[in-house]
Amino acid sequence: MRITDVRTIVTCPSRNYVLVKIVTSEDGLYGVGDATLNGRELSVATAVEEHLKPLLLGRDPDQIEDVWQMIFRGTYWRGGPVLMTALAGIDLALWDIKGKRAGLPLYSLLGGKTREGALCYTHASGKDMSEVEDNVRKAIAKGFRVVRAQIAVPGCIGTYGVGGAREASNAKWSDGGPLPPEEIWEPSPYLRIIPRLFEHLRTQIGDETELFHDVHERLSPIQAARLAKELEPYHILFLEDPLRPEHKESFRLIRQHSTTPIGMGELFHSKYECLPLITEQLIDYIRCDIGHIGGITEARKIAAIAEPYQVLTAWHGPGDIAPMTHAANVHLDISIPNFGVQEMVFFPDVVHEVMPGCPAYHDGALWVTDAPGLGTDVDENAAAKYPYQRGYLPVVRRTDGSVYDW
Ligand code: KDG
Ligand code: MG
Repeated sequence: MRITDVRTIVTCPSRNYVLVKIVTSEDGLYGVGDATLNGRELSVATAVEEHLKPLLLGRDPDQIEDVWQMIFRGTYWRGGPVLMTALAGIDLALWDIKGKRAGLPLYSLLGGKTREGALCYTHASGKDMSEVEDNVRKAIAKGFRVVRAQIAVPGCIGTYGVGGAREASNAKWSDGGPLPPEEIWEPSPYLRIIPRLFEHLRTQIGDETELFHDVHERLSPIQAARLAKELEPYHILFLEDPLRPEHKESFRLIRQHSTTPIGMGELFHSKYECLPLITEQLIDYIRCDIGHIGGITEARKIAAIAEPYQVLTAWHGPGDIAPMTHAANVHLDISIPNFGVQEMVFFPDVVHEVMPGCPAYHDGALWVTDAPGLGTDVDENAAAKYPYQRGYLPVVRRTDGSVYDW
């Protein structure tokens, strides 16, 4: 069996996705992976099409580890978001092929089920406390047992997880396409409102629902330690991504001040970045994006490294990665011993039309079927109806105009 074609499919059913379809010499046997990197989609598509495809043609698709090593180590200039997302797309497609060839779902190849369904969380946000509370209640009514809560920061323009920047920045355009919307953000009002939000939610909703919050890498070490400490009484499941990914040593400071559990990882690109946080037990949840760390091959190693350190997984699962990565998340979740929780989104119908087979939600959990491989696919004719549209994530500035981290 040989790889006979590698097709890069860029499509925009409501937002951009980059898919990698690997075709083999066996009749009708192919795999499809996701190589979407929000806001930099065409860099990844070019990496796959121009640089990696020639290395793959003629190779044995069964040798996933060897292909992975060859792409990661063989380039010399290794790693980073673009190349690791490209590698993830290829890796997922190869695991999909292996599963289809064996006639087995991916979770079976990974060791078989350790649980039925993957406990998952949804997002509840709002412009004020009562709107967030309403949205948490709606999530609970849908069966969610874990909910992420975000609130607009008073005096700021646009808030991560709540929105408002696009409308406020008046959608600037250049060369026929949009430019990044701009948010205005300040740490002081943010640090004041978040503990108040969780006090409100615990008072109104009670203790049973697991609640947590995404900082989105915006705080300094001492600010993060303060927030973690002030959130202690509300027993959140974890505080997500409190610090920038470059500052791993600063997680020690949070630990010294607080027992609030910590989750980190969506901006990591390899197991090496996870190592100090796991081996020093500075975090409780490792939450890499399988689509940005080189795929299933790297994610299962990270999960295995985390297991003896009692760190659980919470793989990133936003709307800007395709259903193939969501499926990979769930296959791993239900086959590893140290699964924690899974982020999920409800995709619009048009995404299901282009990419059928996304894990299904019911009863607070995500479920994959016994279809061979990942269980997902791409309808190339449907994908062609939705051409690429340039899009950017927002840029954040402080009130003095200086650039900050989004
Ligand atoms: O493209 C950026 C998003 O994937 C990210 O902002 C989502 O932080 C995120 C999350 O936790 O879902
Ligand atoms: Mg996040």
